[in-house]
Amino acid sequence: MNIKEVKELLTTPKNIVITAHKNPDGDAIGSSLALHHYLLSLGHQSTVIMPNEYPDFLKWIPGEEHIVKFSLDTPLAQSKIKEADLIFTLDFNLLSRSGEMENDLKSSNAVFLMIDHHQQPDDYAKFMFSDTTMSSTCQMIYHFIEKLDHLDMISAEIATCIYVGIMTDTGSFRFRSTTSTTHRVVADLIDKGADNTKIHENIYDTNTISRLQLKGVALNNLRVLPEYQVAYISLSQKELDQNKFKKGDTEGFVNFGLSIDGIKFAAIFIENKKDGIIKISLRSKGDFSVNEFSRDHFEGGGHHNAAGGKSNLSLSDTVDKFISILPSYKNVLNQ
Ligand SMILES: [Mn+2]
Repeated sequence: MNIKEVKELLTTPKNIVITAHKNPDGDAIGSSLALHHYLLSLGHQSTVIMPNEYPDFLKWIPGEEHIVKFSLDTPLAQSKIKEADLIFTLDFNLLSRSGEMENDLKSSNAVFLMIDHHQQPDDYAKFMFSDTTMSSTCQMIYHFIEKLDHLDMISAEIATCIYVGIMTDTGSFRFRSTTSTTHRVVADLIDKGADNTKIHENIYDTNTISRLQLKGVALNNLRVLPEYQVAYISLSQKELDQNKFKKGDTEGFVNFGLSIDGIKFAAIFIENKKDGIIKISLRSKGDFSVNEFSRDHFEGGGHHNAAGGKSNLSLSDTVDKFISILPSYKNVLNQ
């Protein structure tokens, strides 16, 4: 990214749209709102548009109430995209990851700026800040503001938004992507007014009894394949319905498998009858790349140790397919 040109671009007031990937997570919402507050304080017009709905535990982040959801407010979102001079796409790098917004984004004449930490970025953006070693897009927003010499403009609101995404994308500062720089950034965010204890509570202490019971079902369905150091969970639509499933309820469940001693690769398969697919989340430890595994077998991708995917087969056929692929990875997994 040519930061001088970006700086130049931001010297006059612009109409800006900020957007992130479908099924936005803490990093997507946190980075979008952090950038939003920053751009507003520079005197720009800014609208955050998310492709669709997101979990309730994100519905307190400063500015969240102003987010336009494309799937719920399509005409408004479309006109904002049409009027935009600049469009920031955060926490994704393929326009198809924006779901139903894809065509509107593609037909826009705005200048695109990408800030993202996923692998293999597409080249739709004039300005690209892509770094796969980064813990989160939120950390990149901090560095983006830093490059623009505006760290002093990080308010408590902005610090809070950035903290959320770093915390959620690093599994609370434990994944390999968490560096000493990440901790220095987080320390500075606390100094700037991010209330770390409160943020943890707001995101993680939001269980309902039905979510805890769904967790029980997931743990009961957990299977281990010791010969491959693999663990997986499956959840059927029926099991979700019986436990009043709401978006976000299965967040983090994939990590149960990975927490078992000796397990290197964990998966969760979640049936979604409405979309007619099985949603898949994959996690690994060490050298095994779930990004490649998902790209090769389950129409997805993501990061080296965390990726998503999907399957059009039935739930049991998807699990069977998964198990049938494992022998060809036996050597890699047992290294
Ligand atoms: Mn992210």
